Amino acid sequence: MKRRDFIKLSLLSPLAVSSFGTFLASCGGGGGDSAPPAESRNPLNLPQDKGLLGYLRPQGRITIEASPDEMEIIPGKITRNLLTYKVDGYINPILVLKKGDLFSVDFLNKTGEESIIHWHGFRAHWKADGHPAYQVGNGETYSYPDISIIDRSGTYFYHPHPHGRTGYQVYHGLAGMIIIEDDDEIVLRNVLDLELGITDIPLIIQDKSFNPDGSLRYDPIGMNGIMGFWGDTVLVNMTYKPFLDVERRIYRFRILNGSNARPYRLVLLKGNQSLRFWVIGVEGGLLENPIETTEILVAPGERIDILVDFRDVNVGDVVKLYSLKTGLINMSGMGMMENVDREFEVLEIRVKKDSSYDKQIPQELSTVQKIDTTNARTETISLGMDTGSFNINGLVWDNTNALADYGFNYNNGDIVVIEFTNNTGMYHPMHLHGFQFQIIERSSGNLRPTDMGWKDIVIVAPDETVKIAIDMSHSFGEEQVYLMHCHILEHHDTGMMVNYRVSA
Ligand SMILES: [Cu+2]
Repeated sequence: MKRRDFIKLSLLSPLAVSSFGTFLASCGGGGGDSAPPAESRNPLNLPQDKGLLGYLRPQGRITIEASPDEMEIIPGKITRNLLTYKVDGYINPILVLKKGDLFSVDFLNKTGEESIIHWHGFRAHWKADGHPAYQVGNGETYSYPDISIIDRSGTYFYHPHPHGRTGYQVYHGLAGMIIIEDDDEIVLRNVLDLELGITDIPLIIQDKSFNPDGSLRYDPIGMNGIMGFWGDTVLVNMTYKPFLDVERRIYRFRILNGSNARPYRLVLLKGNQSLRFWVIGVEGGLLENPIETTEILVAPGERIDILVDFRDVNVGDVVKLYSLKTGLINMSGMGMMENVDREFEVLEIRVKKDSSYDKQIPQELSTVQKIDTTNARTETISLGMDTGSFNINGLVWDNTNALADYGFNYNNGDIVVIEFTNNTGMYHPMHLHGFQFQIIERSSGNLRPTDMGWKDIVIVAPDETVKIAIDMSHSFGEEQVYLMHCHILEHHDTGMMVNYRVSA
């Protein structure tokens, strides 16, 4: 059987068509729902020349400032307790970098508390990675060593990474996208006639909760909030109840789950019919071949690039990007978790115009060199739960010592196979700094389309065992101290994080 066929057979359970229709954002998080009538929608925020989400191609050293901000997110109300990244009139800019570029940046922290930026997905020297050992106080600047962009074309992520405050800061607005371009990217763009911001569109999906005055409410649930923050309102690109007008042609969507804890199980619906689309890229860039599917799971921190061919539908049709119940939580006796894992609409897409577009999706996108695990060093890492926090092999992050040794020590050049086991009732999207990896096996069944290619996050479901392969080769010339943690932000804030070291 060819690999592509194999993947088609491995789809998740078929879409259960149930109560579509009326459900919109509010999930009973208690109060604060100030929704206008359901038909009132807002145009999706798209990158402009400047301002929110503008595309910024850095020239020389740039300064990114993190500071308080306010914005009209819910029409008629001002959200006054935001934090955003700012560069010369850009707000949370989408940084566009080319492979081979030198990315040179100062971080100016005006958040009012300690912070640091992590370049999520980059293979960078650990002193340029945003390790909490380098977090700086309010009013201070961290000058990153120059980062040589060695990663593949794809969609990356930048966000804060200070001790214990990552969830709070990301939630209040500090989150941005990075696009890396290389030759494969340029070919794809030309073949499909894709244009950034027009037909190649960022979708930064985040769930929030609002107080009646329009301010954000941050109230993680569970004992000490360790189940994480689950909002009652889903924003895309900071747009409340968004819609997007499209033509009958191919679009690329760069999906970034910028939420604190919520995974999305995304489908495209026309009425109750689910439409096909193609996964073309994951965290570490383009896949070898497009994979046709009808649904994807996207955990916090993951980036999934998809192609949608709106020639499959007609002018006048409305297509809804929906999220279904994920089943990634299995906490018996924790009724509130059952309630927050539910279906809702993410984005309404209106097919407005016909088009003379005649391009076809190419079958070859890039080359993904498979990691040879023949001589790999294998280890099992258990994801557990104790009173008060989730842990990694029973270990909990030591907030008093950012450089603590947790016993994960490797040599430069090691090929490592990590088998994650999950003895908790909750999923954990595990993230490694410093290296991209490959997912090689899931105990629950076949790999998903979003498990292919180079990854920096792997979903580990309750009672599931997942194996990943990592090639720990680097050329930074000294010992590297990287983080391994759960990307449910409240989990790593409460200690589900360790250092691992890779020798010079
Ligand atoms: Cu977790």
